[in-house]
Amino acid sequence: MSLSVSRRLAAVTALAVAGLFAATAPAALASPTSVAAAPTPPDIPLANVKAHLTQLQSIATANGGNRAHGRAGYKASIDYVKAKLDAAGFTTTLQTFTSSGATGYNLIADWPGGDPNSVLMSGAHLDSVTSGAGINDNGSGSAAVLETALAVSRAGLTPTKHLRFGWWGAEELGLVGSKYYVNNLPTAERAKFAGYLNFDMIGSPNPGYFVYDDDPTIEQTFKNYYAGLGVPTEIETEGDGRSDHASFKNVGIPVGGLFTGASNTKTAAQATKWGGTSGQAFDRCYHSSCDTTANINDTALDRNSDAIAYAIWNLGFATPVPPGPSFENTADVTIPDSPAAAVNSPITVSGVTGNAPATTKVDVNIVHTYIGDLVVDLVAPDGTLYNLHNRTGGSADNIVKSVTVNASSEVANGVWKLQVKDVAAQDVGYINSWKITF
Ligand code: DTR
Ligand code: CA
Ligand code: ZN
Ligand code: ZN
Repeated sequence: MSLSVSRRLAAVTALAVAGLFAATAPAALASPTSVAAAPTPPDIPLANVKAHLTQLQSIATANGGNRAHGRAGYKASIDYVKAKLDAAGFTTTLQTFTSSGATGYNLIADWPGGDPNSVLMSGAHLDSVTSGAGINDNGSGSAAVLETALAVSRAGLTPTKHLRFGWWGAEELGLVGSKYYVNNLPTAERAKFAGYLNFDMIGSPNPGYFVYDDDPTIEQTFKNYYAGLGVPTEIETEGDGRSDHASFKNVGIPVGGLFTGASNTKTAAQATKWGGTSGQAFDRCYHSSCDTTANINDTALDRNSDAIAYAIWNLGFATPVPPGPSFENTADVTIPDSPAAAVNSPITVSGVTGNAPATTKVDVNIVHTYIGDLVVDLVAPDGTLYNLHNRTGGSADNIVKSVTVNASSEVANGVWKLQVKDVAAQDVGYINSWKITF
């Protein structure tokens, strides 16, 4: 039984005014501008990354040609990565699970030190499909994350945040390993995550340079890196939710990552800005036996390996900007099926000085069986709409996400609303709760 909204808001406002309010959502990532004394990120030696790929190729060759879940090649891959990390001073944990009747393995590696209540995790799935060695998919991400972790050790890094690294099993079976890891994280542990960075296919032979458009701070960090190289990037669109970051995003953890493309075809415009071959897939060997060490673009792998180091060094030292006051409405509001008027859930904000910030954060929790039907807007007290969701996601269930909007032109105090309209017939749901943080 939750407090009534008015009593809850009064309590929150009092605490917020007294500066005693503690955010309960996952710790936010500070914007890169608030980086405190971050050392210069190192170059990640491409030769070292490729040496790991050679090892993974040898493992596949010696074990039936693949490194798939449940096969000897996968366990040999995880043993290889674990041995490197144990030797470099990481605290490693091998987490087992069962999928399709076979034992699966996640490898978690913690770098000692940093704020245990602000965890920055980087990860990659280590399994291949059964048809091949999986060197681009996803030896590339696994090897780059491994080499960056080893660079952390070589540097004796002492970041503000606690650095954690993960290699996932059974991603190709449906994000099984990362889902198992997240589902077995106590809620209190999930709240400690400042962010999860995912790297799945980052060396495609006909590469694109795609950045996940999820957490704005993580996205901007990667964009800053590529801007520094003068390399244009695009938003990753080849499949939202199709890799392990989705497991973390689904529980409200800020996520981001990089991708060089899979079976989609490079356009002429993309070939003009990135080079490579238009009209050809980014990776013609996606999920095929030809996904070997010959199926890697060195420039893309090098750039993305260095991008991982850039992100960890910058985000790892960013001192989290403490979130401002937060206001929440947990009352359920039914969303009638189309055609029907929009519904809304109001929050009366008071006691906040001045305007809302450019990084006003809205946490949305909507239960629905077809989120592609929904248009979701934040409505400011003066009636201005800020779109939070516009019919993406197709038949997926539920919208549980954080969106940051620039509401700096809006006075903070007043009645804010979460407005939801179902614009396609069939499927219904309700607003479960929403929160606005200034
Ligand atoms: N599902 C991944 C490949 C993949 C497809 N779309 C994306 C987008 C972002 C990361 C990865 C992918 C796999 O086959 O492992
Ligand atoms: Ca490099
Ligand atoms: Zn795959
Ligand atoms: Zn993959």
